[in-house]
Amino acid sequence: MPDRTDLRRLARRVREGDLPAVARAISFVVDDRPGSEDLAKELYLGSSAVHKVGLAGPPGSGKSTLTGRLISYWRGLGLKVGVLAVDPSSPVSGGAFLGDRLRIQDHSGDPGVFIRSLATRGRVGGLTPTIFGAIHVLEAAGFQKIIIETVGVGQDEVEIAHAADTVLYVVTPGLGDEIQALKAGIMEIGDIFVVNKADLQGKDKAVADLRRALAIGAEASPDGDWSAPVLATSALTGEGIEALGEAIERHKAHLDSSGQRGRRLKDQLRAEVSLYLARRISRSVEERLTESHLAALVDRKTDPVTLGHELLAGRGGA
Ligand SMILES: Nc1nc2c(ncn2[C@@H]2O[C@H](COP(=O)(O)OP(=O)(O)O)[C@@H](O)[C@H]2O)c(=O)[nH]1
Ligand SMILES: [Mg+2]
Repeated sequence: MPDRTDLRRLARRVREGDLPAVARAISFVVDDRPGSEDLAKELYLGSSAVHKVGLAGPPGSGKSTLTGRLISYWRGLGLKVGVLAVDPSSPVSGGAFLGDRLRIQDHSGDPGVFIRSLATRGRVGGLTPTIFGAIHVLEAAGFQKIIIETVGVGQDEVEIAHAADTVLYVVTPGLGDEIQALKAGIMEIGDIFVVNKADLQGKDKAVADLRRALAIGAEASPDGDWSAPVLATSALTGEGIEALGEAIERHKAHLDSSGQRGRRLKDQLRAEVSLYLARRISRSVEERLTESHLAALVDRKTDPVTLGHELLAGRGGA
C-alpha cells in the first residue's frame, strides 16, 4: 500500500493534468487497490462536475469512430477531452479492441486527450461499478468534456443514462426497419439520435423513420420540454459532426436552464453511492459468514433469512 505522501503526490500530478498520473490514478480506483479510497476522497473534493456525453447504440454503428470525430471537434475548440470506453473484453484478455487502440494512437501525443478502456469483467450490463471513480479522476485532471462509450449490448444502453448528462443514441441507415421496433426504454434514454454512416444508402429514410417513431413516443417522455433531435453524420467523412457538436451544446444549455443538469447529477451520485454500498456491504457481510454458519444452515438450526439479518446487523456470532 502506497503511503499517504505518495497518494498526495499522485493526486497533485492528476490535478496538474499529467496523463501518466491520470492513467495510474484510474487504474488505482478501477482495480480498487489499497489506498484507492483515500485517493478518490482527495480527488473528489476541490473539483467540479464535467459535462459527460454518453454514446449508446448497437455494436458496429460507429460509436468509436464518432468518438474520434468528437475528440477532434472539441480539441478544435480548445477543450480537453477524456474518453472512457466500456469494453466487453474479459478480465483475462484485459485490453481494448484493436480498433480502439488504433484510434487512441490518432490522438497520442496530444496532452489534451485521454482515452481509457474499462473492462466490464463479465458483469451484466456495460457500466462497471467503478466508472464513476474514473469520471472523478478525469474531473480532477481538468478535462472539459468526458465521453463514455458503451459496448452497445443489453443493459448498458439503459445504464448509461445513470452516468451521462447527454446521451447520444447511434444507429445506421441499414437498421431501417429495426428503428421502428426500438424499445421504448431506448427511445427514452436518447437525448440526441444520430443516424451515422450517412455516406451509405438509406440515410433519409432512416432519419424520417426515427423522427416518426420519436414523435409517437414524445407524449410519454418525462423530458417534455426537450424534443430529441435526429441528426445524420458520417464519422467516416466528417459530414454532420459540427452540427452534432452544436446539438450537444444545445442540450447542455437546456439541461442548465431547465434545472435538469442538477437533477441528473443527483441521479448519478445516487447510483454511485448505491453501487459503493452494494459492493462494500456484500463484501463485509460475506467476510462474517463462517463455516459454522453454513453448518448451522445445513442442520436447519437457522434459516438464510434469519442469518442474513443477523449478519447485516453485525451479529451472528460464529
Ligand atoms: N461507411 C461508414 N463506415 C463507418 C462510419 N463510421 C464508422 N464506420 C465503420 O463501421 C465499423 C464499426 O465502427 P466502430 O466505430 O468500431 O463502431 P462501434 O462498435 O459502434 O464502436 C468500422 O469499420 C468503421 O470504420 C461511417 O460514418 N460510414
Ligand atoms: Mg466501439
